[in-house]
Amino acid sequence: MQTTIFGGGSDLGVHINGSSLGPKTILKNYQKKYVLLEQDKNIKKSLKKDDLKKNLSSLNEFNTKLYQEIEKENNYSIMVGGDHSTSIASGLASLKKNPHLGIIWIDAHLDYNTFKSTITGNLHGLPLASLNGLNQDLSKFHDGPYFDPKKTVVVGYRSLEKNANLEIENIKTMGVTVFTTNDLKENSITKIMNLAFKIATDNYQNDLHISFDLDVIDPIIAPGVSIPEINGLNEQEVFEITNYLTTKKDYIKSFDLVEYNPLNDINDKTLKIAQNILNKMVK
Ligand SMILES: [Mn+2]
Repeated sequence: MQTTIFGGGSDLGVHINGSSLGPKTILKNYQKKYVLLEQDKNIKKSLKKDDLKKNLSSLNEFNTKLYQEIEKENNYSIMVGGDHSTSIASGLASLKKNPHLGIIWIDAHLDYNTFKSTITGNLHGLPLASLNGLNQDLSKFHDGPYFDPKKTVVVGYRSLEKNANLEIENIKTMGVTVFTTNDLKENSITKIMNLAFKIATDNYQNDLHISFDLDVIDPIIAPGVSIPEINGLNEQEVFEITNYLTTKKDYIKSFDLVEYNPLNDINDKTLKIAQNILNKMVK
């Protein structure tokens, strides 16, 4: 099967600059053709503390274009972000083409805030909730179904953010399954990934979308992200997860690789990991 790669060069969902440069850095030596979208360089990002919908209209404008590009493509697609808010576009575009998809969100964070629960207004904390149909101000470009929360799984959560209570409440109310980094470390990776795939594919009755946030990896190995979380996955565990994914490629309709921030990277450590994951996930 052919792969089409899209670069979602936006960091409009986060107050820290740099992840907008992620796709062009990761894809710089990529041999085949890809479609790169980049945010307008003239945009002045809102950094106001009390602005709880930071850069909403410029993000929507960006995601609308990204969604349209991905939606018209019939191949298996990989979207290289960008902060994680770009996955609202990639996930929904894939779902529009394949209405029964489940989703696995590999991430140190839940990304399950709503406009009500967010205290920062950084919209990269809202995408998974948005993919389940909450926060529809972030998905006006989409007129199809949303991901079924019963087929939505988070893998690798470990953040201890102060406001996480509300986010956890949101995710419980919706019925999303969460496996923590500890679950991965205390069981085998294969066991947890088997469970995640079973739930997201409804016992292998449907395909799925995978969204991989590089901050699930320990920041000692992968410092090049915007919101690092200590005690993450080690090299062996990342290897096992990505290898697992390659054995299940037949079920994976689309894949995101997000949150690479070259401005925070050290000696291209994170870049090498990101490029390695990308090469593994190409079909
Ligand atoms: Mn994320």
